[in-house]
Amino acid sequence: MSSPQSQSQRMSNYFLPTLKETPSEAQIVSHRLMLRAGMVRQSAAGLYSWLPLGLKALRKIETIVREEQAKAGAIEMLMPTLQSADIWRESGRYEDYGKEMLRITDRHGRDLLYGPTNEELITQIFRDNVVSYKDLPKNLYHIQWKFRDEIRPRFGVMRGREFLMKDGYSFDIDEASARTAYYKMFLAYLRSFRRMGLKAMPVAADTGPIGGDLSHEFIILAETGESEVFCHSDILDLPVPEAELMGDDTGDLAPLIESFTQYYARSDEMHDSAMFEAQVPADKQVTARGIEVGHIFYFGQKYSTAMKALVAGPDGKDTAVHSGSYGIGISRLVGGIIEASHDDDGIVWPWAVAPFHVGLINLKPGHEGCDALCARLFDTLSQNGLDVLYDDRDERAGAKFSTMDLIGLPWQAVIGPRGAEGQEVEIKNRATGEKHVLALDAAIALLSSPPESAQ
Ligand code: 5CA
Repeated sequence: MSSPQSQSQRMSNYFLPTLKETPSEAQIVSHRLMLRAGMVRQSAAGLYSWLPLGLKALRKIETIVREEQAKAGAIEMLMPTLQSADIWRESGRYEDYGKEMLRITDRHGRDLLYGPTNEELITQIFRDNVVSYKDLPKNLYHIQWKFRDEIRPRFGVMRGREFLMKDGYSFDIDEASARTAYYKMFLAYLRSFRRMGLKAMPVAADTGPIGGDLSHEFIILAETGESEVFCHSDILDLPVPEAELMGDDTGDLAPLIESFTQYYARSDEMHDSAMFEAQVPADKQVTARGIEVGHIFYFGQKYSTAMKALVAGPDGKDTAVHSGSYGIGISRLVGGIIEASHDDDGIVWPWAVAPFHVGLINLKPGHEGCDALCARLFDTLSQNGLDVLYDDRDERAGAKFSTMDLIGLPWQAVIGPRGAEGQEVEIKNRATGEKHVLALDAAIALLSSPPESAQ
């Protein structure tokens, strides 16, 4: 029996098609491990099915994003994956987007598209429903699948064609308050990535087809990353401000933002080597590769002017609202976290995004003592709100150990006939390999919180 919150599973009932061999199509470690650990399967180029274990990791990432968005005052909604071409014609982006946009015609001959992003649709919803500055500011987001017909989908979920994105959009009466919205998201992003066990660095970025004059990419360092970044090493060690410290106006937020933006940090598109040399002492210069896990833009009145998203200001005159958009690559993050946290044996999940907290191994299913002790541990941990994956299958011990190492849950708990007799559990910390043999109560206490190494 497990508590309603717990999502514990017995492996005999679960669907975890792990692979012993390294799939030849996978070029980078996260893709190999996601296939081997039974997290995803490719259905066509850049399209993936999320198997149960992969979906659990994806959901945990979503939950962190939702919690941090809520703290920053953003409100969740949900827009469809398909959009009408008409609104994209209004903004002028129907042509601009080119072949990356998947265009579809319905049975009535109407032009639709599979949304690559949602500035147009949210602006339409906004203009149809908000008429006064009194209803501002607003910050709305959704977590929805996107499609971009990438010329070279690769690296598994890292550069897919269909991918899950959190995209948010802020609406403000003037530039000053729009900057506050941008700053809040900047800080919410730092906190979201930190909670996932990642060190994400904000770098000044190009705004590309989105437009606007203020934009940051959030990059996690990884050798296999597709982005090249140049930065001052001190930016990597800055503490992430707590939500409680944030106040609501620009005056409070600006110094926090400044603490990050004062350092040189740029992606290759924006890099200026003369400036880099002049601003960053030689021993602090970092040139590295990274993965872009988030991207925020302030684009002012670009879409509101083109699409006539106007509100009546305090003086009664209509003005186009000031907006920004804020994206997080939720499905890309699953790969990104694995790139940042793995070893030769498999994935090493940070606690907050681990698909399960504890992997419980019964070395002798069918042995009365082992079954009883495993059941007790499984039930108690589940009732305490932990997610346990219980390997109750009739398999060789070696195979069970390597599967657990491969899928990388933070704690492993092993019970065999000897342990059952002495009512003891062997616990292994996946990240460090450290093992302890503990009495049941002590084992439960240890397993109930993150190993220090996986916080
Ligand atoms: N409208 C803006 C902000 S909502 C936007 O679309 N920004 S974006 O193009 O930078 O995408 C946001 C995030 O989605 C990126 O930072 C990246 O993490 C993720 N992303 C973009 N393209 C892909 C892709 N092909 N596969 C996986 N993730 C992707």
